[in-house]
Amino acid sequence: MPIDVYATAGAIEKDLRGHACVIVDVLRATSVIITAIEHGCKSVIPVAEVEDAAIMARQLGGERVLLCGERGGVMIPGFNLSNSPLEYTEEVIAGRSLVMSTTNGTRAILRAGGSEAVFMGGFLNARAVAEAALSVSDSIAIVCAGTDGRYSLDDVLCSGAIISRILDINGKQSLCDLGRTALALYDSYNDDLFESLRGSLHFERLRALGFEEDIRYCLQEDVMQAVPEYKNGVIRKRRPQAAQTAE
Ligand code: 3SL
Ligand code: MG
Repeated sequence: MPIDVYATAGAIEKDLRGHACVIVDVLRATSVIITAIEHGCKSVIPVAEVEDAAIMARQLGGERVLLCGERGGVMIPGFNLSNSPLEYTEEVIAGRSLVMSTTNGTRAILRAGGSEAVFMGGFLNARAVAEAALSVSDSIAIVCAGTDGRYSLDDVLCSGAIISRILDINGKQSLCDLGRTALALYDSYNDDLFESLRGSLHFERLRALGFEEDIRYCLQEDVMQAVPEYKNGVIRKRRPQAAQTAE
């Protein structure tokens, strides 16, 4: 089976049952979730609508639940954390449950439920998420969150990074056309990911809001091992294969 890459969640045209699915929203939702899980947060519940997130947090109750996310790139009134990965330090989120709603990223995660496994990917954990996906299935779908329903260069470049790691492990995997494009882009741009994204839509939006440091953070490659996995409505840290087979 080829590795399929979708430019947006809305472009998914087939049943992804049996697939290992990797959701990519480099700027910034999946980079935030990877950071949160790496820094010891207990779980992340993705929710599409702001109002539903607030209701969910109330239902879960307790001060250990944090409401997180953004609209228009900035903190939602009444929420505890915005969508800046730099806020998700160990001190703030270790042991906490997060309820998260973002414009594109959390929606893409919800769309991919029903696959064999759904993982969060980014540059931060490119190698780790490639290994996790291959350990589940040879049928891999990389779903880019995109920006407002459109192709986003940051997500496609990151798909190329994840594909390069998959091919390092299993050179026999074939690629769909967008997968080939993503890999070629990554191969020619990976010397300076930040410069290669200059002028792209969401990159410039975030820079205009003052989030250049967030962008630089999200473009670091293979600095985290955590592979967040979405299952039964909740994202948790994927446990090593050995722990799962021992059960
Ligand atoms: O669209 C999303 O899900 C967000 O990641 C967008 S932002 O980078 O927080 O503006
Ligand atoms: Mg994005």
